[in-house]
This record gives sequence, C-alpha cells and structure tokens, in this order.
Amino acid sequence: MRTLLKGGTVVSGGGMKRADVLIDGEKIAAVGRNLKDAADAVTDVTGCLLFPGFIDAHTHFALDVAGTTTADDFFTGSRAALRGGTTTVIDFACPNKGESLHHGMELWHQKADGRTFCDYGFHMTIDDWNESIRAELPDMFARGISSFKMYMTYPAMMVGDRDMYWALKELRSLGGICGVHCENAGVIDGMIAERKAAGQTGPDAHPLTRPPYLEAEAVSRLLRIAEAAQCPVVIVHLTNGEALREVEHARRRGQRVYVETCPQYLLLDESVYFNADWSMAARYVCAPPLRERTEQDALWKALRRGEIQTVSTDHCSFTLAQKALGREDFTKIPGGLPGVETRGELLYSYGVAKKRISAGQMCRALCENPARLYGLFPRKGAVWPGSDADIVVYDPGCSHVIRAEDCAANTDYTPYEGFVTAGGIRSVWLRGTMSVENGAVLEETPRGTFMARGKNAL
Ligand code: DUC
Ligand code: ZN
Repeated sequence: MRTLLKGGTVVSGGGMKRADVLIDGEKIAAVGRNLKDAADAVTDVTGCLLFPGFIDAHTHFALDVAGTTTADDFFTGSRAALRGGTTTVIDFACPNKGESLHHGMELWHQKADGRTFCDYGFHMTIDDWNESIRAELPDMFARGISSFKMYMTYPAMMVGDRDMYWALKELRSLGGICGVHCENAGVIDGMIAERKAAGQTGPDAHPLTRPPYLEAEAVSRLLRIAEAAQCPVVIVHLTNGEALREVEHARRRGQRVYVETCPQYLLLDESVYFNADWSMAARYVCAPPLRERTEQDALWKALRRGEIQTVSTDHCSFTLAQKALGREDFTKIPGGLPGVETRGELLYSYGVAKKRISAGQMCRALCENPARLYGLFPRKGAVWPGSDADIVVYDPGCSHVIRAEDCAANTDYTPYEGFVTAGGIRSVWLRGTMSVENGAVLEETPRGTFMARGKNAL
C-alpha cells in the first residue's frame, strides 16, 4: 500500500520545508516537492505541519507506587500516547531491590507485549549494585536496552554515591547512558519530619520539603560523580534555573550532560499546592514538585538555546481516589501526573505558537534528540526516506480546549484542564497506517512493537 501525504510542510530539527511524503508499507519511501509517484491513496494535508512521530522517553505505565499501581497500564497509557501524537514510548522497567535486571526486563515485557498501541522500549532501573547486576549489563544491550535509570531519592529505589559511581563507570565502559532522578533524599526526609511534627500534613507542605536548591545540590553531586566516572548522564525532569547552572558548570568542565524537562515544569507552578480544596491541590503532587512561575522562563530559555535536549512527560497517572490515599498525610499521596496525551499540543501551543521556541526546536526536543540519545535514529525521529512512517499531521488552524472528559488516559482529571490549544493533531500515522484521526483512536487492537535500541548518538 502506497499513500501520498500531499501539500504539507515537513518539520525537522533544522526547520520546515514544503514537501509531499510518500509512504510505502511501514516506511517512508520519498520526501519531496510535487511527488508524482503513483500512490494507492492520496491524503490532502495542505496547511498542516508534518512532524516525525513524537517520542516520549519518560513514562511509568503499570508501576507500583506508594501502595497502589498507576492508573494507566501499557494498554490505556499507550493508547493515550498515540492519541497525543506519541508513536514511541520508552518506559522504565523497574525490578525491586534484590531482583535481577533480567527479572525486571521480563516483567516489563509481560506488562507491555501485545498490549501496547504505540512502539515501545525500556530503560532499565538500577536500584542495587553488586557483581551479579554488573554481570547482567552486557546482555541488556544485547536485548535492546541501552539506557538506564538511577534514583538519588526514594528509599525503595535509591542508590548511594559509591554505587552510583561504580555503576556509571561500568556503563561508560559499555557505552550506555543513564538518566538520574536528582533530589537530596536525606535533607528532604528531615524536612518532611519537621513539617509533620509541626502538624502540616496537607499538599501545601509538599513543595516546601523538596525545594529547588536540594534538586540543584543533587544535580551538582551527580555531575561530580559522573566526572569521576567519566560517564555522560541525563538529568531527568529538571525543574529549575539553579539546577541548570550546575549543568552549565559541568559542561564548561568538558562533561557531556543531557537535560530533560517536562510540560508540567514549563507550564504549571507551585501555587496549585496552596489551593484550599484538598483534592485540587493533591492532584498536582509529583516529585520534583512544581516550582515558582519564574523558573518556567529559565526552562523555556534553556530549551530555546538547546541547553535542554528533550521534553518528556514523566507520565505517572493516578485517579483522584488514588490521590486520596494521602488525605491525612501528604507523603502518602502517590506522586505523579498524567501527561502523555497532551505534550505535543501543549508544546506547540505554548512554545511554538507563543514564539518561545521554533517548530524545528520542538521537533528536536520531541523527536530528533530523544531518537538520537536513546539509539532509535533515524528509524524514529525523522521524516526521511527509509525511516518508519510515524507522522503527526498537525493542523495549526484547529484549536480546542483540553478537557479530562475528552482524554483517553485512564484518569479522571488532567493537570491542563481548560488550557486552550493553538491548533491540534489532525491525524497520527504509526508505521504507515493512520492510527488516529480527529481525536479518535482508530486502532482496535494494539500493534506496537518492542524497539531494540542502539547506543547514544547525540
Ligand atoms: N516522580 C513522580 O512524581 N512520579 C514517578 C516517579 C518520579 O520520579
Ligand atoms: Zn519518572
């Protein structure tokens, strides 16, 4: 089956150019002006932008958190992703401490295989360090898992400085890349105890116990550990200007550091935690927390300058009933926000349309850079001949209002309720087949495939 997308403007990291796109089966066959090649079907996309399918390199589907499990599993989460233009997710496989990496990988395959609507890969969480985990690493690469995650907070998952150093040294020798959640666990713990002792148990205490400078401290410490290990690292979900300055110092020292941020840190601020309505405040609890509004400018500026490479979502969704598990104690509110469905339209509407970033920069942050960083390029992340025909047809003229009731994710709220978009996604193509049209997911059964990934090439 050959399909011609005719009359659109193709977006790449380098900018935009008018071009038709010929799809042959699952691949892009040709990109060019006035393609005359015989096609079985022609779709008119005049006036639309054609982005490569978005890649969300930070999701948590079917994850056990704080005594409950995320509301979205691979089935519902990936369906929501696809609806929002995300044709590939990279989720965090997460063995418990004491379990092997292979166990974590098999568990994640069980959760995802045959149940995922978009293409998918896994990062592997390293939450323990010992000889047997070290010995498992080469086989992770052989099985297409070339990126890893470590936590500097959360007792169930965090590793100490020594183990982080050794793990990074090993990853360096194997050519791996590691994302790190940077927050200072010890001081946060102390601050939580102080707030609770003072009788502060509501969501308004949450941001006070996880201040931006404790994130910056952890970023700085991680980057010195990475310097010792001579290993490139990714700072995941970075939220603030002070943390960015630590990255800048490390880059000046010659270190390779990649930075990810998320729409919630670009668009929302901590005032939501001070809402007198408990449920309205609790729904925004995530870690790191939302920051002061002024931090948003620092993030947008860094994105514009290329100092932030990727925007992922950290989609970790709970229903309001699940959030209510922390009614008496804010530390028991399961942390995380839904967002896998809304990232593309939000980045376009509040980034490109507001001239904070260009369409090319959006393409870099959502497509090209994650594809290169996580070993998927140019199969994913580009509208090039030979690439997978994953395409988002974005119509700048069809605005709408984001409402939870319209969303496919398995939650009963969206943090972006009432946000007005500038344009919207008209259709989404996954490996040559139109999978979403005008907000409706056309796929009845999941046909996402596991992506065995190569090494970092960013
Ligand atoms: N932060 C969250 O809020 N949820 C999931 C994991 C994380 O780092
Ligand atoms: Zn996360």
